Amino acid sequence: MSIANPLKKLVKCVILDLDGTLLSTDSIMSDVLKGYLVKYGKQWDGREATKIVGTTPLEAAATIAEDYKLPCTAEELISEITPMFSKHWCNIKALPGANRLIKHFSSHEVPMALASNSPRENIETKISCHPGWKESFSVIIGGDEVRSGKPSPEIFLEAAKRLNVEPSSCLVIEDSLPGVTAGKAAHMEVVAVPSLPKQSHLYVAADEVINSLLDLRPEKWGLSPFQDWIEGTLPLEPWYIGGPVTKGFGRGSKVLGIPTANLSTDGYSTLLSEHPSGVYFGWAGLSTRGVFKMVMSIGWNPYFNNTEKTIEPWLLHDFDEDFYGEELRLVIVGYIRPELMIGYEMIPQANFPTLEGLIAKIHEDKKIAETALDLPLYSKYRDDPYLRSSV
Ligand code: ADP
Ligand code: RBF
Ligand code: MG
Repeated sequence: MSIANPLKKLVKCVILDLDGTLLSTDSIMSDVLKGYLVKYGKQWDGREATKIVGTTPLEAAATIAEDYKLPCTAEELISEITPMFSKHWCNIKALPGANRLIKHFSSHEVPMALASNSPRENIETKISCHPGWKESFSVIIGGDEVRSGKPSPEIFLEAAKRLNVEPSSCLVIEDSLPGVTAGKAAHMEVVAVPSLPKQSHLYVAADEVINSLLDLRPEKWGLSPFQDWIEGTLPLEPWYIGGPVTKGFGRGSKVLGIPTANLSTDGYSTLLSEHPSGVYFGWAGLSTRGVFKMVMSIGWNPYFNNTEKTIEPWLLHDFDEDFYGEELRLVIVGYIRPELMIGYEMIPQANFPTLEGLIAKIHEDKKIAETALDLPLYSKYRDDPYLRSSV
């Protein structure tokens, strides 16, 4: 047992939150609210998102009605907005790693409960759009089935009761602060997966904070480990991004000694928002130079106030010149690790104090990517026509 990853308390069951934990509800919610507020001549500025994540529908509605000084009650707001939401329910995407997690626990017969502040009926509708989900949960509880929603522990305690286990044998997975508070108040183990960026320092009450479901290690809690990691990498459904190499901020080579060929993120912001920050790898095609192995980071860009992600690919080849302006195509095939933060907002499990340490870690990523890309599972994408297609 390593000191960095001590075994936590052992559990038998997993209790999951839905919105923001398994489903990417936030962006749909922002869109709906944006449209709704226009009716009242108001503009949604996104700032409420942090306030309403994880609250009950009534609390969220009250916050919005008050902050935007709307001439309606919270109840009226809910009844006007619910039909606007229901149109979108089947457009809500599963978050990265959600399907994998559900399949893993159900195939290992780890009982799972779904405990959400949303009304039971809405939960059922939302999960019915995702094949295999409903059957995987032994228990489903909505906010309308308990007296008080999260942060009250009631919903989790009720879930444990219906699972027929002690609260202390339950692992809660939650994206929101009220959810973490509720889980701890229920004396459960809690893994937080914050849905909003740059928030992990607020989650001190959680037993662990991870960046996305891809980083969950069930074995830390005495549950069967995921079996899909291969030589330090997690295979992903490949995704594709390309464009001319642009000027970055000159930090790659200068600060780290690691050049990263930046791509304009115009047109890719949705794609990037769907991928957690972290280190990925794959193949890179340069229109006139060929196809190369590549390891890259997706990170929050400090120059844009952390509102935008950038993508920083390091081509694993020695070039004797720069190639700004050239067409670069990437096929991203796997994931290595979450982003480490130097200086601020450190994920406690990923303690990482120095620049030298970061540089060493990135060289380790390079080795992992270089080796893994020779595995047939990844090497086959070297011939993907996308890498060689002309503009
Ligand atoms: P910038 O901040 O402008 O991206 P970097 O210091 O990160 O500057 O250097 C990146 C540039 O270096 C790339 O745009 C490319 O032209 C060049 N370069 C040279 N070798 C490599 C490599 N192996 N991987 C990525 N970029 C490289
Ligand atoms: N920067 C970080 O701050 N944390 C990281 O964990 C991190 N990992 C990286 C992994 C790879 C493979 C590469 C190429 C770069 C990484 N960077 C990381 C550097 C990041 O992309 C960016 O260039 C620097 O943060 C400088 O702004
Ligand atoms: Mg760069």
